[in-house]
Amino acid sequence: MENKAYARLLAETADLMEIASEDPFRIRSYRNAAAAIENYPERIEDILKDPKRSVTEIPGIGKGIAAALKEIAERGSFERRDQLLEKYPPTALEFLKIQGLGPKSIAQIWEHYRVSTIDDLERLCREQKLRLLPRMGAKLEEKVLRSIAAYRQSAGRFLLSFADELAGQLTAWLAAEEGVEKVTPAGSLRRGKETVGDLDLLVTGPRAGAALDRFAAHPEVKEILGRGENKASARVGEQGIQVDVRALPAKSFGAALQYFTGSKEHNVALRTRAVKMGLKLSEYGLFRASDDKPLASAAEEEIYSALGLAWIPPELRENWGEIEAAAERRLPVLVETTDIRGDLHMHTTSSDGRATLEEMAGAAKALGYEYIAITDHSKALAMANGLDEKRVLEFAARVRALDHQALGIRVLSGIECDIRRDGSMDLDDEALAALDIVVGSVHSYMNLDYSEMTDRLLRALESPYLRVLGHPTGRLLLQREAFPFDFERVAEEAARRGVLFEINASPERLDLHPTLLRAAKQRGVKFVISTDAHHPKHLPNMRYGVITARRGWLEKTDVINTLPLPEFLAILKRGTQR
Ligand code: DGT
Ligand code: CA
Ligand code: CA
Ligand code: ZN
Repeated sequence: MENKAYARLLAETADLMEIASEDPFRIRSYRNAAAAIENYPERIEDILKDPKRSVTEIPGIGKGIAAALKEIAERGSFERRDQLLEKYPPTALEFLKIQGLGPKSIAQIWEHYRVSTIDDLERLCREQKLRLLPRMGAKLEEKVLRSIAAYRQSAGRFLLSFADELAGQLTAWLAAEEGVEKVTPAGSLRRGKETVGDLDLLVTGPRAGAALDRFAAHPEVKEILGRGENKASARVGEQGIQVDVRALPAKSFGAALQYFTGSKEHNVALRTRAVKMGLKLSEYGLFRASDDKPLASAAEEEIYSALGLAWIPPELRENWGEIEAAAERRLPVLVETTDIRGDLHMHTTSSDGRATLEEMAGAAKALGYEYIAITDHSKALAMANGLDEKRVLEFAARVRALDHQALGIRVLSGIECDIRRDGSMDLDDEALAALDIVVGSVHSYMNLDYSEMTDRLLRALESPYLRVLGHPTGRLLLQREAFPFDFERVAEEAARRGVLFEINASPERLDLHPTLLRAAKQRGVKFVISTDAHHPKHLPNMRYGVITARRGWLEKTDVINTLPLPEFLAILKRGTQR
């Protein structure tokens, strides 16, 4: 079992303990242990097997948890978890994913109605029975119904980063088979969609079929769902994501790649165009309709070209206007990861990050960046040890005194300043003025209604120190919806005031959504792409932010952190003089 699996069992138990309203300190110790294990560089399993070692050597793991880990290794669960699962059905854990329902409400609902499936919960809301419980009301019923709908949409989907890493592993595994030339991810992963339903891999080569056997033999394959001559499907890994592997002849590779990349909507529009031209398009190729004469199939470019189109980058293939743009030769020249020269949102051990300023700077330099901004949290996030005014001034002075030459990278002093409920900044002007860059973010009161949230953000934009609006909609993929506000109005105001919108590259955020990026661009907003890294290993997440920007049709000139340092600094300065 992977460390992640151990971590998940502990975290899940902490959730159940919360429903059972157990001691908060004990719950916290389970959560801390889960985080420690997930990030531990060694395999827990190896330490457990070694008689000379003990898992208590991992910070955050005490005797109790060590015993639980041993039990998990032996039988896949442990006593505390089993007891809790006797009291509450495992589906109660699913309830925790319904936004608006905390552990206490879940316990209450269980005590009163013995309801434990999402369908039953939905029925309770529709029959207006939730409101009969203490501290629950009609508003909560509505919210729960909305959350259930959102949950059903996201159930069975996976983060892009998760799918991407798995695809990398499987690709290497399959490519090791002799006679396999190329393994290419297709589907939503190739389009860079923020969540992925299943993985689609295409294999070519003289013995591509042999790759299907090798796939079936992968140690993480849990269940074969189907196996034909040219296709194998299986559930893979602890989470059981479906993977479809297809073996293809090289001569139809382009047509298959085009077809299986999708999206379905893009393909439908493309086929309609083909039909109008007297052609037929399928996963096997592009053919003349009258006599089935093959026109193109080996490469995607040939197919788009034969349809009178420029080749369309996969990120744009959503039928959001890309086919028309390709026909008129006005596709955007999309921003690329190699265009990025700096990362402007990251945390260190001064707040809730796991590495020092020097370590983050070193890792960023190794990625070839010219500049970074260190943006720890502000004091409102007390749990994250956010900085107050005094610490901000000390930090700014410390950064001014750094030998940037020796570091090999320019470090900017920044802050991720909380935007308070009323839209004011969490730090006074003197502190903000001392910093090179201020990112403002909403971390609290995310349940304000539409007009309150709009006013809050508009007020935040009034701060002359705010340079970047961090993770603007607060969404957490597969967990929390974007908070609602008048996006167009806020974008217009941001454009007017020269406040940049952040594209947060953290895989669980990828905030802003591509359609919002386009709406903002249309209103004159400029962007920065930042990782929100809490550890050097998060810095390469930049690529997911860039993919998101590309899905929003953004070009290099839309993204300010593609600028060389002097020009970037000039833009920051212009902002402070507005
Ligand atoms: P996912 O897996 O839900 O994240 O999304 P996709 O886009 O990867 O969808 P998937 O795996 O069902 O199919 C892969 C591609 O195959 C899809 O993007 C387009 C193509 N495809 C699948 N079904 C159809 C269909 O009924 N019509 C057309 N035109 N294309 C399809
Ligand atoms: Ca797929
Ligand atoms: Ca599929
Ligand atoms: Zn944040």
